Amino acid sequence: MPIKKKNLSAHNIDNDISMEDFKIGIVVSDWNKEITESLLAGCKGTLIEHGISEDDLQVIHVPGSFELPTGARMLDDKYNLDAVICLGCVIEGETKHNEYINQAVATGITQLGILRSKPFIFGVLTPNSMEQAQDRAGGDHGNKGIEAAITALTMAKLKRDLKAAKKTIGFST
Ligand code: DLZ
Repeated sequence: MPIKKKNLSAHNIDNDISMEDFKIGIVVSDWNKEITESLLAGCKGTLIEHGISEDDLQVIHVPGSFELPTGARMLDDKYNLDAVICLGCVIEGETKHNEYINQAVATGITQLGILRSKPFIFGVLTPNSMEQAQDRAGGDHGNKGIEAAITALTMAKLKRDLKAAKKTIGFST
């Protein structure tokens, strides 16, 4: 019996007026372009749906996923963004290239987020086949680009809310 695939991109985030002025960067890998263009479409559409204007979106392309962290840092250096989303697709092959690339990209993106104290989002598909990639780039499992956009907005808002919160130490009565 076929198993119904779960759509992973269902989301529930309020349209919050305070998010409208966020400046968001998107870095897109050109490897497996058919897939990454679908991720980009889902990502951009979701950001615009939540009030981000086209003028506040900065999109750049890099040759492959390995270049995503460097591209993300360069884009953030240029525009001082509220969040940077990295989109890529690394498909398992005959060699271990995918493991090295995925590990390096995950580490690079994590370091950027921690060191810069702002959201750098891992929107990289790591499928075993092109079919699995298609399922997650607008197919039966949704679109990882949508999830990446929602995560970026949620984290950017968290940072803004924390900054605005009244500072208290310990318990207040
Ligand atoms: C070299 C390579 C290979 C084999 N596969 C992929 C892939 O599936 N997805 C991807 O985004 N990039 C791939 N690359 C390219 C590397 O990410 C990188 O661009 C090159 O190694 C140059 O640094």
